[in-house]
Amino acid sequence: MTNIFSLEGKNAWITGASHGIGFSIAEAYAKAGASNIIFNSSSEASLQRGLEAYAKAGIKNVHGYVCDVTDEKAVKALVEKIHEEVGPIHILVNNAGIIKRIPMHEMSRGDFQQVIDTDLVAPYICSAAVLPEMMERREGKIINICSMMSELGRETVSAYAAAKGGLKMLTRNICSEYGEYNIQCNGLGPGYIATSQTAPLRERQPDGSRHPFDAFIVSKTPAGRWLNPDELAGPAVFLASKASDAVNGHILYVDGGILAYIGKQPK
Ligand code: NAP
Ligand code: GCO
Repeated sequence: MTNIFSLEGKNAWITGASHGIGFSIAEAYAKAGASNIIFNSSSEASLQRGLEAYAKAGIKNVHGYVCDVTDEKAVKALVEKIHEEVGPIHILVNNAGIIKRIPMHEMSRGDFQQVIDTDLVAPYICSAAVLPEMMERREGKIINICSMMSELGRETVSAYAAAKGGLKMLTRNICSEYGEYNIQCNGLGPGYIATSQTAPLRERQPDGSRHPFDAFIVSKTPAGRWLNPDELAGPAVFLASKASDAVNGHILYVDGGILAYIGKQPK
């Protein structure tokens, strides 16, 4: 039986994958046999750190570029460069993202817009840039990194929740509009993952106690712990492989059960 989870012969572009969740997904794709790993960073410094991290992890055939995913002209130029230097893009993971934790009534329009541009408009820009080749090839995988905030709200994350909620529906619409070209577009919805993005929520307090949010999330996760980026590997490979060719428009939550759980009763 052929390995339906293999990514052999596939080139995967993971946006914003110099570290964090994107790096873990890229590492998983390399281990699943991807021919080329392509990633972009927002700065030369981050790109270099990313290339060093891939080299240290023993991942070869890595191609890194500096590109602001919110810059449509730059993204289109990058896709052309990838075609010239690497080849076709079989898999796109829209991973790049930011969050600004500010009470909505205090949030500037500029801050709100920056989150929307990065977390919602950029996945549209990057997907639109790769869809033509996927349509011509009649094959492609687009995976959007959604969030618990694709389903739930909380204080101070209005822009992020609006963006990730929109990303859920963008995922479903790409599925609807391009499924006939054998293109599958699905979402991956991580729960609370220990990365630099959530580091502020896990910082020790001045008195050495745990951050209140840290204890809160542990109480809301059945496993009673934060998840690790490498726990996204299997679901991410599944959504990028032939194993998921009949899965489309689905948001696969990798949250340890948060969305199913009312939370542990305080002692
Ligand atoms: P992270 O460590 O902050 O990484 C975010 C990545 O996005 C960085 O590599 C950054 O690139 C890149 N990026 C941001 N703006 C960019 C831009 N304009 N152009 C190009 N790259 C840009 O965060 P993470 O936790 O790995 O999050 C990755 C994705 O998962 C995000 O979409 C996030 O919303 C989502 N997510 C995270 C969690 C969690 O608990 N951590 C849970 C659910 C969903 P540079 O390093 O080059 O700046
Ligand atoms: C927050 C966190 C979350 C996570 C993730 C949850 O402030 O609540 O940053 O938004 O990043 O999106 O799935």
